[in-house]
Amino acid sequence: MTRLSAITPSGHAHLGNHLGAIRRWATQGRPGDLYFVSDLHAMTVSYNPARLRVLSRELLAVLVAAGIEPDQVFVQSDLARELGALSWILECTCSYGEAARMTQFKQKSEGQGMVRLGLMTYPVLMAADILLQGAAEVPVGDDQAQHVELARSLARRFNQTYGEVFTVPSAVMPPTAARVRDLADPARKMSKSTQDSAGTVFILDDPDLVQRKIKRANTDSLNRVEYRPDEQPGLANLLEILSACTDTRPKDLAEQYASYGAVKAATADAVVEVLRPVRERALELLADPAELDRIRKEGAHRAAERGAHRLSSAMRLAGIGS
Ligand code: AQP
Repeated sequence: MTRLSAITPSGHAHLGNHLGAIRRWATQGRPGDLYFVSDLHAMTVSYNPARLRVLSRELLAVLVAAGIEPDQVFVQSDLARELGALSWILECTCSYGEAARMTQFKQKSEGQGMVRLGLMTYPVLMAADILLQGAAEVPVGDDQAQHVELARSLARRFNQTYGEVFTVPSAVMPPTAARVRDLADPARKMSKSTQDSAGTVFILDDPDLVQRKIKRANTDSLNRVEYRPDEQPGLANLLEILSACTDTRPKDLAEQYASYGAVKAATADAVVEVLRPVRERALELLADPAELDRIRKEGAHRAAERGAHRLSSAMRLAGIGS
């Protein structure tokens, strides 16, 4: 049973991505699971093409460096032809109302000058990602569950209208993982697309920079080391990060440290150690473009092969292609 997960190159991968997703994919994933860099999804809002190319490569390197098997990883746009064809078939299976009522579309389009049509149709592209690979399970948070629901409806509708081709996928809740908050503003989650990088630890940050960012983390003036997320969100964030790095409960960690400085020092050291092997391997891969190209090409080839018969069946049943 294939599980499919993606990460969007909307910025540099950060500690939250690592503790909340990538590390789990690498250690708890199953051999048939697939992971992809969803660069096409990054185009739904204003973006810089040269930066997108660099970020996509960097993310691929990070996924492999974190320990995900290279044969389980691919870059979405390497399947642009297959996904383009399937997306069109699915757009012609989807109603305008279904696409327009997606909550994320309504939220993300609010206040934007030019709303890209792709912002509305990207859940259909996401359905194509899922259905092309025959994924049965898609681990997603609440914000994406509606999109998987759309993929289910489109798979069922296509199968009933034209003939049985697609596996009907299910959204599965990912196991609860650390929700890492911005170090400078713990009211926000740590985010790739943040404007101010002071509160975001990037996976490829130099260890000295990681130390500095964590030591400057916003806490409070109470000077009491306790785990109270509502009253002391900045400190709780540090304790949760340290907890995710050391596999010790935040409450127990709070009892071990007498000052905020000591919590920050321990957290900084733990984060540097957790990220070190990933950072080093990713930098090695990025310095070896031929090897990264080889991994990328093979990933694309395998992913295209996996979906080829589904796409050709869908095209045949839909009455298109030769
Ligand atoms: N702060 C976080 N703490 C824990 N997990 C996180 N994830 C993202 N931020 C945190 C998890 O990383 C995976 C890939 O996410 P995505 O590419 O879909 O990005 P996102 O969830 O929209 O958040 P980002 O990475 O910060 O990007 P932007 O800034 O573009 O929104 C997911 O499993 C996600 O839960």
